[in-house]
Amino acid sequence: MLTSGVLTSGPAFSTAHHPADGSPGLGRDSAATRTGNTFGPPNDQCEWEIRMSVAQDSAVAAGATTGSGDWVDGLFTNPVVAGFHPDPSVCRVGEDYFLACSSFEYFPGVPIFHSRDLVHWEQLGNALDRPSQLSLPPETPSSGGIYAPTLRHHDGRFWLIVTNVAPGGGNLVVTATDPAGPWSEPVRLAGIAGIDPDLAWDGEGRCWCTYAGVHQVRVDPDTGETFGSPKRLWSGAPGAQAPEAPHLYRIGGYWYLLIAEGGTERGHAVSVARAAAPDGPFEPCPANPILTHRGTNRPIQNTGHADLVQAADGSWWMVLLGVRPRGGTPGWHVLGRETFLAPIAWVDGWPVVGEVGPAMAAPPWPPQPVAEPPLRDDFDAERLHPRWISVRSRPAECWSTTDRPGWLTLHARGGSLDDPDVTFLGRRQQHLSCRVRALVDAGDGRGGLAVRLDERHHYEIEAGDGQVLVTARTGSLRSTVATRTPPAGPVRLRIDVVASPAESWHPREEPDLLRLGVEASDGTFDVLAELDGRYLSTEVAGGFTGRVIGMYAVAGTVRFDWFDYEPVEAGATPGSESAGETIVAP
Ligand code: 6LW
Repeated sequence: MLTSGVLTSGPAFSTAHHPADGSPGLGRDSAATRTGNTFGPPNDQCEWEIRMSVAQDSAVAAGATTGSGDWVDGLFTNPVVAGFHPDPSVCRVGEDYFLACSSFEYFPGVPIFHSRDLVHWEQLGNALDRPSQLSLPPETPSSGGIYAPTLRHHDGRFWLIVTNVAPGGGNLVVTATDPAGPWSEPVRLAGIAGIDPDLAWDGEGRCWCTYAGVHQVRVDPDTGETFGSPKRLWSGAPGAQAPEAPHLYRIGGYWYLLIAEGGTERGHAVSVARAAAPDGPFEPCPANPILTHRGTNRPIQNTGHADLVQAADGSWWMVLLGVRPRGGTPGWHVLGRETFLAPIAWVDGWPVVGEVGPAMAAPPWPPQPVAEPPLRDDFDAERLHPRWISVRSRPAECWSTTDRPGWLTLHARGGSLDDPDVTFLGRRQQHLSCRVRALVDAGDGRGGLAVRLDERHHYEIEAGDGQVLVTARTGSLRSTVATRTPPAGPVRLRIDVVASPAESWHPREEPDLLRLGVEASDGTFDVLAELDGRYLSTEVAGGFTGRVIGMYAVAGTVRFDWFDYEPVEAGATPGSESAGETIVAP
């Protein structure tokens, strides 16, 4: 739960409304607002105190009980879309907001969310949910595949442009009249050789595609045709790495070009330039970067890759990616890059970003919560919830909810989670602490529960051949760390992810611990292994994704009666709240 009274948003910050003439409003306190983001608190604290306060702030966000933002007593929690949901792109149609994120090597691709208040988001579907739209052959590396979409509404249709960084991929445009789908077959833009494409239409109906570098070319998004050669636009601060994630907007009398720079790690930043025409020449904002948390003690780091949206009431907002590093130094983030929300004010015709903190002043409209999916998926419905994702593909012959009604049946393809085509069905880990359980019938095969970062970084608890075993793969090391002989019949496998408590910070502390074991019907948790979570973090594994937790089969057929995913409040021991439950240490 959100702790009321914890407010990191600067009270002086107000979200300036867009004036009726359509030009950006002028803020009253430009000095105060401009400094809001780019400077941390005074550096008179010692390193340990700073780290402690970072950890405590993170714990506030960790307490949110949903994967979407929480909104209590005039405050909302960031992230607004938790877990591996990077590169957010947002648009508004009337009172409705829609958001798309990257999905990399997972199928289906490009999750699409809906919100009525910018804080509570519900997943409607995935834009690329058919093999004819999304091909991720086994050669597609982890963190290849689907990068950085742009989602726009234009001329009665939703337009989504995205790059598939995979053999035979490229830049693709799909459209839909209903963002829940179906989305069209993709149109390929063969003339664009870069990632992070954006689409913007000018007053004459011409469509401009701007992409990383930063480059731009006119396109026909209906046919994929490009007109002329791409032109290099403004590329941010001289010498800054990775000018990318461009978004182009006509706001008032200017064209604004918002970009990310500095790389998607701790140096990440957002900068902006403006011009009288969509193709420049662009004049950089004197206050660039307009957002960065580099070198600060903020609990949310790597802030960048942003998109702007004007709310129905005329106020302006930014969605952006950030991470929540935990543990000692250098800090490890395990959930991937998540989607955060920040207010925008306009000062002297430039956007000024408000605080990006774990608890923020809520927008000036009533909250509109969304129905949370139940904690248990019992696989009684034939269709799967759109949050379920698989590795590279999900061939129809590998899974079923009807083979044994009420159960999810998985048929093995690859021989282990090291294989690119393993049969796996998982969901993003969205909470710093959580408990995952499943009832598994491995009478005809081998499989179980896994926490996956990529092929080279995963922990799993597996049932089959009359045994249960815990395996850890970290880099080139693979080890079976524990075995048990369970009673005959279906077995309850369980993984508890326990975030390190904020109070006990020390320089080498792990971000979290993963306890893998077997649960008896009376709730007793027999922990077979307790593993350090840092090895399933982006700082160790590399790449652009985050943890995905799910079910898999590596031999024969494995069946799952249900799968529970339960967030656990910061500081609580997963499972300890269940009456009569005992945890047996390894
Ligand atoms: C994406 C780029 C980025 O294409 O990371 O953080 C890349 N920003 O814009 C992968 O998500």
